Amino acid sequence: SGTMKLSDYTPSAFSISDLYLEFDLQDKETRVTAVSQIRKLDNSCTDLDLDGKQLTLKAVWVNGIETTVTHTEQGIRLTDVPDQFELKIETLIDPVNNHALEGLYKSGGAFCTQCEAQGFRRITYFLDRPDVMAKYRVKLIADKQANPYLLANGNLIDKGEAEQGRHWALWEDPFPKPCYLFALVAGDFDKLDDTFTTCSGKQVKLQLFVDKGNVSRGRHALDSLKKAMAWDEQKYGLEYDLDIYMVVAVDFFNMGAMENKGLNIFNSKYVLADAASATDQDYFNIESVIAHEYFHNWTGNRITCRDWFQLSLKEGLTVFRDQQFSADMASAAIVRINQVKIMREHQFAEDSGPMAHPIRPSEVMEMNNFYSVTVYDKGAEVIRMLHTLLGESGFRRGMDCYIERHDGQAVTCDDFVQAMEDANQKDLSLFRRWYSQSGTPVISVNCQWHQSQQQLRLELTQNTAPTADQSIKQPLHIPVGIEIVTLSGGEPKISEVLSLTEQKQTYVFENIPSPSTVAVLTGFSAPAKLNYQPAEAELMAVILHASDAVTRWDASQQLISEAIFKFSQRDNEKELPESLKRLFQGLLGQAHTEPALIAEMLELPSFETLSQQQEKIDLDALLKARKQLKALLAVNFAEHWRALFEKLSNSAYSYEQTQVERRRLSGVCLSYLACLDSDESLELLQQAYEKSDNMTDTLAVLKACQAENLPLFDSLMQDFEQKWHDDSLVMDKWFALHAGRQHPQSLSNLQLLMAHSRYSINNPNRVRSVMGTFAFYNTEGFHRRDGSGYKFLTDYLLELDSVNPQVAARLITPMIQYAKLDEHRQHQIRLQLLRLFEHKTLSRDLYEKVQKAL
Ligand code: B3K
Ligand code: ZN
Repeated sequence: SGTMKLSDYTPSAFSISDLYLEFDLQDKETRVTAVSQIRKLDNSCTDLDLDGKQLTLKAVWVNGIETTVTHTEQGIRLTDVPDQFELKIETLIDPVNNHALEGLYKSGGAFCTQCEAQGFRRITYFLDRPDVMAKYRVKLIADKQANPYLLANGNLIDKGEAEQGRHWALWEDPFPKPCYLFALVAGDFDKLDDTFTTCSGKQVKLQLFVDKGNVSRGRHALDSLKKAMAWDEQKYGLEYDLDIYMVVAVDFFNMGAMENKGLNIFNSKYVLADAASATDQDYFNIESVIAHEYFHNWTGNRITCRDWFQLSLKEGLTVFRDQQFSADMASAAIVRINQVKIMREHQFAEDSGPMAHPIRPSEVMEMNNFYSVTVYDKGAEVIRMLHTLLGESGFRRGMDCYIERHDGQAVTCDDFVQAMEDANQKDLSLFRRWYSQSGTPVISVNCQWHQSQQQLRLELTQNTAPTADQSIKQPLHIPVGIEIVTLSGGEPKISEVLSLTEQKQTYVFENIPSPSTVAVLTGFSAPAKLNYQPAEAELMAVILHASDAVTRWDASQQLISEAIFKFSQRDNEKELPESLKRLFQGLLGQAHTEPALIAEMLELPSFETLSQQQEKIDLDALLKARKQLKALLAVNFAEHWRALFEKLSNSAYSYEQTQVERRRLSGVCLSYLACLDSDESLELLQQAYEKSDNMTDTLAVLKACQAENLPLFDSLMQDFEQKWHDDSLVMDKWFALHAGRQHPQSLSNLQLLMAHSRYSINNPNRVRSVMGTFAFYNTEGFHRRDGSGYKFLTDYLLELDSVNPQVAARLITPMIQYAKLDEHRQHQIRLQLLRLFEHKTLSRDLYEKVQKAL
């Protein structure tokens, strides 16, 4: 029912070469006139079916003659159309009442659009599919006072005044594009201007549009844009292709940002930053999202997707590119560690849940549900594996070939792999399985060092468990990074990448004279899980001596995980394991050398990461064990945390690597200090809050107090609210801190938050900061044994679904990934899923997920 299949793809029977769009912008009744130049490609085809949704059709003309059409489930049908003709359509739409935030809508006072994936059909009747590419001319007419800026894709070619205080602007985009890349913005903004000179000497105008009064918060985004433009030239030889690049920040947005040609539209969260209001993480995210959308200009816009099943063609590749960029801008190891966390916490969970799908899905009910961690982040891991297998220069050769061959086209993932293959004469046929097979492979490791032969034998076995969407799995082509480390830390150190292609393979390393161990899947060389329990001494050797930082971090996390799991099997453990004493002693001793890396190593693995390592979890025991271990580490090293924290203070805030690393570590110290429950540590937290000149340090204090449920949390939060109540982005942080507080009164807290004057169900950022934080991260509150957390989310989803189905479908994620929970909780969840299932008017977005979860 309503499921689309990749295997059903057929090319469009019609092409559209040019499109003229005219918008008479009015709050509740915007008139859209669309004039398309259409040509029939398949002569056996007599009818033209156009997509359309929530449109009021006024009239249709074929070659100037008014025509009748029939309405279909998808839109409209024109029968017996000529081989070549001009089609003119007039529709009315209602931007103000569009709370789904797809198509044309109003965010605050401004008109803006979001057309990917299928939002253009909410603007006019059209062939709303990415393989139909046309040249656009767009005329906007609007009230001049309310909308001094009238923006669309490409270049401004004319403008003028109109009657009744209105004015107009005409834009032309010289590059043919699919309709999902169309955009317009009309409103009043503050503007930041800059220029970028490209490698061929072309001057590009850069314009950043922000809400009035926010100019000082736009500088970082503009600087990031210039860095990204220079990076893409230098790394991939890719130059910008228009004379102007515009970025508009809006407050109401379903996701992070959108790469519309020459006119990016951003969630203001990924644009605005200053020291007082944004954290280091915000600065980092802005740089990365700005770069991501910019990189889409080549990987996405110039070369786009043939159909939506190919989404990873542009998303996996562009995420990989933004990851490379971030690694070059900051600390490569830290950037990598954070990506690995996302994979383990979220993508592994998706793979083992009811929505499991390959990075190139083969069946889709609602496309918006497939803008997933699998398509994006696992998709990027698949590109990274190609990069690993082909090497830096081989990958570049492949990229050059891809761009040269497909510029201006709408293509498939297979076309991409083919270009990589052809440019390198390398057989990637087995590798292609990563595109069609879902699930997380598990690599089992057997490693033995043989003294007599001075040999190390490594046996690797791969196995992918069946997933919800696929029962039969085949072996994959997996690049397995390894590093051989002697237990003593002496030579030899061997790092290489093994190519695992069979179900089982054995590797022998000669001339290993002293007892050694091997770290496997180093740098997270493939999106896989490991089944490997090295002895404590071996893990310790890796932590101390491995040359790769990510490998050392990973081993430390494994050592800590094992301690937590052991704790969770016993009651009231009071002794800190010797191995952890030694680990923390060592880490704290070298904290000054690489503060951010040490911070990552000192931090306990998240509850979500721990869950993914087990078939079934005892939620209460695991939460408790994690807390107990944290408390023991806090007490055991109390003096160290304090001393280290004191050493880490910074001079006046700047977003600069050394400072960022110190703040990161100082935040971890605070999180341990908050566990101490002594007057001295409370004093220290209070002082840290008062002393802070930046949002990173302030939030670190608040988070530490929140995690330990300290009474101090309430007083600081009141102060914080007083200071920031007029600032939406900062208030999102305030809402999230409250919603994430693990507390017996979680649900009544949530009710209070939603009654707050700053709360609005129409604003996705606000919804995510409250309900998203609750469902994803307030484990105790959401997973209350009596099921009231699940019921609370469900009640809310029923309301939200009729406002904004896309956001509702994202929020349900933690509730459909229930397979690891105990029977009792699973039952409580199923009751709520049934309630949703029986709801008469459930959106397609939620329906697809609920039905798969039941
Ligand atoms: N391409 C957009 C995502 C559109 C999501 C539509 N539901 C942002 C990005 O990935 O760059
Ligand atoms: Zn993207």
